[in-house]
Amino acid sequence: MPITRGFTRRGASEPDPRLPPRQYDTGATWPVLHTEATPRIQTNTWTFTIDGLVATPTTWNWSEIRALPGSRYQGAIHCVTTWSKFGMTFDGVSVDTLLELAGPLDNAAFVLARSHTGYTTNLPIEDVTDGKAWVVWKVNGAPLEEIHGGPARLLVPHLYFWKSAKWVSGLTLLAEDQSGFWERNGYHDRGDP
Ligand SMILES: Nc1nc2c(c(=O)[nH]1)N[C@H]1C(S)=C(S)[C@@H](COP(=O)(O)O)O[C@H]1N2
Ligand SMILES: [Mo]
Repeated sequence: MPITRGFTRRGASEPDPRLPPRQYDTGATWPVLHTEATPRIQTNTWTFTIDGLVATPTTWNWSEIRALPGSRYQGAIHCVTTWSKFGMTFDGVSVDTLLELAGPLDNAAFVLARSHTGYTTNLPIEDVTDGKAWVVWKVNGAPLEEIHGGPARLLVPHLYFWKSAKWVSGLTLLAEDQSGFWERNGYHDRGDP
């Protein structure tokens, strides 16, 4: 019996094989989730900074970061509230490119991602290197909307989406793990769907 897409939600008899356990496909909808009020961040004052355990603490403004070699992610995103969304195309810069310029020190083992709003989330450095994380400003060819973290957000698609800080303002490299907002509020520290 054919199953009409859109009626296959949670508990569907034929789960999409791409779905991690307990996730459902949100289809065309892209849910909006954040704890703070949506900030209005102008690109002419926007900055992104890498500091902490790096040889060269570096800040990029909007035109500087967009002048770096670009990088694209195509695939799915997964939220811990059980939705997954497939077929996403994000454009921005690889975190590898940014770290290459800042020069992580040998004892840098963790990253605390920060947002212009004060939101934070922590990650082991291996989860943002080797092509696994981006700072992105375009989605499916259009500028990233404010409600989804525009002008730019972190994207760490192999982990749950709470690691993908919206309105990202920078990364601080640390020797010891330091819990971020949701991690202090009871979420799993790593967030692997
Ligand atoms: N600044 C900020 N970034 C955030 C959050 C937040 O509350 N504040 N929530 C996270 C969570 S839990 C999710 S699921 C995604 C949601 O992104 P979306 O609203 O674009 O779907 O953003 C993540 N990044
Ligand atoms: Mo989430």
